[in-house]
Amino acid sequence: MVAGTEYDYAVVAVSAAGVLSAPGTVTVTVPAEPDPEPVAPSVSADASSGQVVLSWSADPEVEVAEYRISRDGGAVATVPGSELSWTDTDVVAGTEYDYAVVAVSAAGVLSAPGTVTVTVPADPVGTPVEFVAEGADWAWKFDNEAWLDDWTSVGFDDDLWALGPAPLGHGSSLVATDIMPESISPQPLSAQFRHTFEVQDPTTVVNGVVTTWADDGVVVFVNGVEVGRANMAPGTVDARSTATARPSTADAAADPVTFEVPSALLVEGENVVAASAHVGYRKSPDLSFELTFTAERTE
Ligand SMILES: [Ca+2]
Repeated sequence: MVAGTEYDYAVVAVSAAGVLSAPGTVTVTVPAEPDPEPVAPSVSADASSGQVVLSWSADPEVEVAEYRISRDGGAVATVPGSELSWTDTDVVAGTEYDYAVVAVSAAGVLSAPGTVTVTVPADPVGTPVEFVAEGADWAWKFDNEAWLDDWTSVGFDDDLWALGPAPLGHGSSLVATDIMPESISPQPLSAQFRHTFEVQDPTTVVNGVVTTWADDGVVVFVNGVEVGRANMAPGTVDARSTATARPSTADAAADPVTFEVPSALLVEGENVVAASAHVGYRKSPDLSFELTFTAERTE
């Protein structure tokens, strides 16, 4: 007996006297073997910003007519059997998805689902950019004069200020630039710092962060707008403002603070970070300032 084959049978009766009847006939077909089921696809997923790429292996024996793809239980795509990958571009950052791929044979037999779970990265991966590096050169001023109104703005002329690398300050071996090589009487209550830098395509800048350590207190401005302060009371700050705490330079250096910088503050071309550091009291033995400014590019 061969599966799928037709057979004709005939039965003839023979009497005791040896007389044969006419044959009674019947034709039957032995059922064919069931069509083979494709193996479940072995699915892998590669998630990146904005997409998930699924790929899977082909069944080595059973011809596959198409693959049916579902996500979180709902059909999302059907691809021809000749294709072994599919890209889902309709994904949300930070979201987990369950995918299933079912192979359908040319005879219409479905495989078990091949499944994979994947999480799309939480945030687009930006290219790091450093606008102000550690140890950058800063224009600085440390005296008892009143501040000029526009000293935090891009257009302010700091050509007559001194220049030196951060950390700047006095009274600590941690500073690279000593802003009080000789005693000043009375000892100033604050120091001013400015660093200009170039920005191209500011609209593609995201996640701007200023990281600073300073003692005793600090106020930071980007293009004339305050982005944050530490150890300083609220309100207008001037050259005579004092800090609300009195950390040592070493303690300040061990405990940096960060301030977000909205991208809208940045402009094409020249930009400036300005900062003032303030002591907690007139005879403070130390003062320091260091600042970096990092961000990411979206493209
Ligand atoms: Ca101090």
